[in-house]
Amino acid sequence: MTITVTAFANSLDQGQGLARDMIVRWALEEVGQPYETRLIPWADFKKPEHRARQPFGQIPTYEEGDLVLFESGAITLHIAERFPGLFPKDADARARAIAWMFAAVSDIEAQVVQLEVSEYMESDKSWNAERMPLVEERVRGRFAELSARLGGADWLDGAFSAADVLMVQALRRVEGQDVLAAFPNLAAYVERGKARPAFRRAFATQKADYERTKE
Ligand code: GTB
Repeated sequence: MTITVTAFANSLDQGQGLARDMIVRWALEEVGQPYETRLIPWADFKKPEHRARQPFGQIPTYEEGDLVLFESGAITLHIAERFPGLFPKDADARARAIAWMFAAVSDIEAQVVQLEVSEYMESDKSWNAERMPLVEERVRGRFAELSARLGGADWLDGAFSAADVLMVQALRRVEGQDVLAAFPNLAAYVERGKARPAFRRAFATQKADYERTKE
């Protein structure tokens, strides 16, 4: 059955694999499922045809037969349940992996996104100079807690899982920035994720899609 993933045409991340289609591509590569991409130009994001797949007119979406899914976390959960390779077999370990998936999306990525909003969308606001340090402090606090829990482990909870796909991608959004570099075990964790052959394949295909459609 053909799997289709939607992604940006002319991706805003310029082939750096930071847009959330990278999460879905990486998850699919981990479970060895081939997929096609439908690359959507910016002008078509809010058109009814795409909103039928994604109510907020965003990427990524996932199609598999009659199933149409949106939300990168939910798509990753589906892939992990549908195909072997991203969830532990033990039921308790699997429940913990799901908890970490939610943590990646709601406790880590959401904080990182606030930082991006402050940096890129609110930098011209008179109150930004006061708000920015608060947002940075919240991200630093969360990273410190995550760093303490990860310690010297390779992955979040035993073997690599779907949760690591989401967590590494959330952290990659501040890759190269002091806020991540301040936690060497988190920076090393990101590098471990990026060294996985499945990550490399996903990165290469999203970059090729960008190169093919860049304007
Ligand atoms: N909660 C949804 C999910 O996880 O699937 C959020 C989806 C989402 O934010 N999609 C973004 C989008 O479609 C692209 S990934 N934006 C268009 C819109 O909202 O109209 C976010 C993103 C965009 C760009 C970069 N970048 O340039 O580095 C990184 C991440």
